[in-house]
Amino acid sequence: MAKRALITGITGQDGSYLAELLLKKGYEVHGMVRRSSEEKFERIAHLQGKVTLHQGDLLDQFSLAALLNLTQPDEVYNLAAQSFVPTSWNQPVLTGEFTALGVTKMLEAIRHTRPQVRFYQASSSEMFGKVLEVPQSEDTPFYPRSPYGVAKAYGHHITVNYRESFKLFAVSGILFNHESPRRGLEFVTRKVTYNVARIKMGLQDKLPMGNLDAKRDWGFAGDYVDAMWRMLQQETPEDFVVATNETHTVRELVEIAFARVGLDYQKHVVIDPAFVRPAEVDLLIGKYDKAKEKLGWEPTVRFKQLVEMMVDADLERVKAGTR
Ligand code: NAP
Ligand code: F7E
Repeated sequence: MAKRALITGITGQDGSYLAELLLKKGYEVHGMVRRSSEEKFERIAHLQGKVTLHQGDLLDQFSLAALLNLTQPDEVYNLAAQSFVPTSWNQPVLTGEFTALGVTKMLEAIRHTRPQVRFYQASSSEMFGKVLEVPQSEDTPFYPRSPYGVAKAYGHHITVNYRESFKLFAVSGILFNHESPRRGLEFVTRKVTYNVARIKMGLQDKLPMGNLDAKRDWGFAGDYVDAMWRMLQQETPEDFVVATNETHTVRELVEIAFARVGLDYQKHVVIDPAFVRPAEVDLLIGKYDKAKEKLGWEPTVRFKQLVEMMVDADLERVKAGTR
């Protein structure tokens, strides 16, 4: 019989890639979606008829338990969250409700209705924040720098705690930044590649940006969802860092993206303090040795290739008049 998976956050970047991967592996895929006055499921439009969508919300614990009862999943991937760091300073309480307490609500629903489930929690390199070690591994202590990072640290610890307290198969993937042509437009990679395409097409001239010196370990989302799946196929539940072990500045990102279309970033990028954060994460670089050894996982797409893939995809979209 086909394995069944339930994905929260299926309409997001990672949810769409994970749904594709699980369908390829022969899973029956169920996704939880929030009710909205207008259904915008662009990232999973091509999967219509292949995945089953159910209304539910991380804020509503009974909706989670009902969904577990209805779908009887073997695996639950909790990808839903308020995931944009700047928003977490404007809406810190909501971020805590979704990104932190939402995890406990799901774990409680699992504990009481389907304790045999294998549970994946989407933890984040933002938990390392003002880093206490370089590079960061599973053993590096956390020092979050935003309400988002703090909320993710709670979600991480409660997952570990439920594993240890109730013997649930619950794991946390500590994923570093991962991007793709399906990345939301406000995140820095996609903001840059989309605007580069618009500038190239003569639709605008300037690109306002924040801190160009921040360094990130950027990988490809398609690679990272494979690591999520591998974590749930292990004999024992454990947490893993997923990264590329390379770090680059936002300036390098901008330089490569503009160069891809034959432009000089210095003529177009302007610094706008509105995009500078109250507290910054200056340097992230992940050590994925454990994932390589135990999961047999390695990244297949490197930084320059990733940026160029995104610029090319955005050029096509802008030419076609879509986003
Ligand atoms: P994303 O594109 O922002 O998607 C977030 C998803 O969560 C969307 O499907 C959204 O639904 C859903 N959601 C938000 N609040 C919800 C709620 N209260 N109830 C139900 N669903 C809700 O994020 P992503 O990049 O795919 O990331 C997936 C997960 O990994 C997130 O938890 C993120 O924090 C974490 N993460 C991401 C990265 C990264 O670099 N991408 C790195 C580490 C960890 P709507 O479509 O209705 O808004
Ligand atoms: O910023 C700098 C900004 O918003 C990256 C989320 O998926 O990854 C993501 O969080 C860097 C920061 O991602 C602009 O200051 C400069 O240093 O793309 P971002 P993030 O904050 O690293 C982690 C792992 C997650 O878990 C999160 O969910 O870029 N930056 N200028 C800018 N950033 C943005 N967004 N816009 C700018 O104009």
